[in-house]
Amino acid sequence: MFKYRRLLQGAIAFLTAVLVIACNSPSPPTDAGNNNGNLAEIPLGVAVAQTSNVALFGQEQILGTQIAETYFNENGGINGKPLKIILQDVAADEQGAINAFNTLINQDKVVGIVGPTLSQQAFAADPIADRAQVPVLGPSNTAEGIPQIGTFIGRVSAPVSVVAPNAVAQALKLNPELQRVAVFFAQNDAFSKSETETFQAAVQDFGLELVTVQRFQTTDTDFQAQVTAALNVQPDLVIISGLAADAGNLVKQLRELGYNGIIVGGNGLNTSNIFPVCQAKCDGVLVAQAYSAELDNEINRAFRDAYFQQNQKEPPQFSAQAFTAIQVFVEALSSLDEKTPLETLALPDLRRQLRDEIFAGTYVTPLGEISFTEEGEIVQKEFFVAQIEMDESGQQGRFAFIEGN
Ligand code: 1QQ
Repeated sequence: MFKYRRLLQGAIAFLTAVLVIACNSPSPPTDAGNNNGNLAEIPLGVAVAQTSNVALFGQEQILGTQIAETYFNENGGINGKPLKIILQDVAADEQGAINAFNTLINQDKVVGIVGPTLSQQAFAADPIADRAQVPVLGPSNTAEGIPQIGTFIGRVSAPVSVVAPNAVAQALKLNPELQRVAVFFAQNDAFSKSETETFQAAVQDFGLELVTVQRFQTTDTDFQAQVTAALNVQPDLVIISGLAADAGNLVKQLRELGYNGIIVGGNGLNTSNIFPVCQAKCDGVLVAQAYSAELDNEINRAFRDAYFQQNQKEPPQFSAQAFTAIQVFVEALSSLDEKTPLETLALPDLRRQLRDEIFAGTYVTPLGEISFTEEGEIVQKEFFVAQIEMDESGQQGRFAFIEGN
């Protein structure tokens, strides 16, 4: 009995000593969500399409992202702490976006997410971030209803309802005689469905006649049936809501089958990556813009110069919006850090407080001065319209901004 008591006492003394040592030694940095003790870099997720047809947009978003990471880190990062962009590919569909969001949230432990590329993906992936209380800024989601997905969801991409009608107004300026409108839209895509509603309402508002509505799929390559049906009712304006490859092919086939009136393209035609698809036949298409490289402020000059140096052309809207989303995160993180040093915040608290900081702020960006409504909708002042100009070979083209629209 005595022997056992001695043994027990020895064991207790040993365990106490181990505990004392363990408690006094510095604990290793943990990223378990309760301590950001070694926040050497601030991880921000960017979930856009790097593969599939959706990468026709995603490529431009990546360029804007890379310029932003370099620019903000050269300018001191987040009060001296470097920003680290973590990219995850959302690819073409909802599942791709869900996977990218889950990885960024749970594995990469990002403070927030810029993404995804498509509204169709946002409706599937944003609820995951919202439930995890991770702030999201959509860089290109323009369908109605995105900010309303949840309190953690906002966007820097102005909605179709405020952007798209500008292009119809411009078409009417170019030809005040316009009367008969044919509308085409991709019925398997949330953005295209939302944008066509806006376009159809604008047609009514401008007193035009909607002579036909034609549906297609974003995976379609042959539009002969729809184009033939539309041409039978003799439209003098065609309006297209689709994504880059399908909408580009539709433009091409409209021209090949003899349509020579004005074409208005929606946001899915807002990339020079459609030029190889419709080539010379892209010429003349009108597309409303939420960005103009001409915008004269310091940050846009810096962004534009950096983009120009890399690509020998003016930056496109999708690059400018991706840059802007990252700028908003950087500025909101910096102002939060001034109130409460980020390294003292547990990750869930940091994400929650960052959300509040983002939506309370006003930002001077390449898109001009922007802020957010309580729901996380962007408040932006200026929009533009550009017309595609292709050279004769059909190999080179550009979006030429129309003055005074
Ligand atoms: C959306 C869009 C697309 C054209 C983005 C690339 O506006 O899906 O909301």
